[in-house]
Amino acid sequence: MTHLCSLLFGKDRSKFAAGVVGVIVAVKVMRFISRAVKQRKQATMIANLEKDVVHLFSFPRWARGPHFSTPCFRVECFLRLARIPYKIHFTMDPSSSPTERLPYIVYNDTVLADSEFIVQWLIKKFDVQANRHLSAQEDAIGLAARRLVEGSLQLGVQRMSMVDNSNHIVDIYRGEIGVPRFVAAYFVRQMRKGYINLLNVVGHGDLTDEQYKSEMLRDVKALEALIGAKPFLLGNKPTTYDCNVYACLQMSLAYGIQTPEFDYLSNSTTLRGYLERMGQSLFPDMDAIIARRKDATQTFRLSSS
Ligand SMILES: N[C@@H](CCC(=O)N[C@@H](CS)C(=O)NCC(=O)O)C(=O)O
Repeated sequence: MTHLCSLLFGKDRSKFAAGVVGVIVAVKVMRFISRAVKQRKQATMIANLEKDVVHLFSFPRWARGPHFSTPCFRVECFLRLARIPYKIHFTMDPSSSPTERLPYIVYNDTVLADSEFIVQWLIKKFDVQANRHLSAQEDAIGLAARRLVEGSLQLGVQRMSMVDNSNHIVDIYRGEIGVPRFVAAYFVRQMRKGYINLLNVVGHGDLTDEQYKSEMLRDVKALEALIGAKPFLLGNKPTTYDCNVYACLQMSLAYGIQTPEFDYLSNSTTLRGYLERMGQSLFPDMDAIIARRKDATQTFRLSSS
């Protein structure tokens, strides 16, 4: 039998090198072919979608609300706020998205990812008026609230749920997906690592437990003050900024984690009332859509009331 040393250093080394190159080339060719096949399938799927309807590709629904992914939630809230007809396609595979993340939308020939850019594109495309009545100052408050919920508040919520209470998340995922606990634990462990990396990269990991919890409470109280006695963030009717705030708050409470910070949120009369009004306004059919959460798609043509 040829010894490894002779393969690496002896007269057989050119044969060995050719073999290694052959394997590498074969693997690359296989990858290229499988990517090409996937892209072709994807292009066919997109070409076959019904025209003049927004197709939203999202993670599936869960029992605790319309979404377990905040960005997917925001986009669906917006479509409902703007009364744009849409069909939602549930998938666990983000690889077909242009950014390899969900959500993404398809509208005729346009394929677009990232919740914020999707909303901006839809506002232009459908001439959505939801924010038209806002003054420059109100618009700035809306943007600040959006940055607050999608910035520090979301990081605090992710740390408190996915990092500090990951065992609770394992139990939830086990129930939702119906897999053995060790499988759910494996996925949550991978996600936890990802969140820890993210929190460290953005500097949130530098905060002590005490500091991040007090910052989180500050964010929640700031939101309470911004909403105040108004029915919605900026007045009597919801704007696109309410979609961002509502998705973040609903998701934060959906995990049912009991900490002083989450308890403050769930006991706040202002925020509870706000969540109820947003739910009634955008998801009056919440129970029905959750009950049908195993459907592969759901189509909505909401009346313009
Ligand atoms: N900035 C993006 C973020 C989208 C995003 O992070 N999506 C996550 C789910 S919440 C995702 O698709 N993760 C799948 C993965 O990373 O493999 C947006 O707002 O749409």
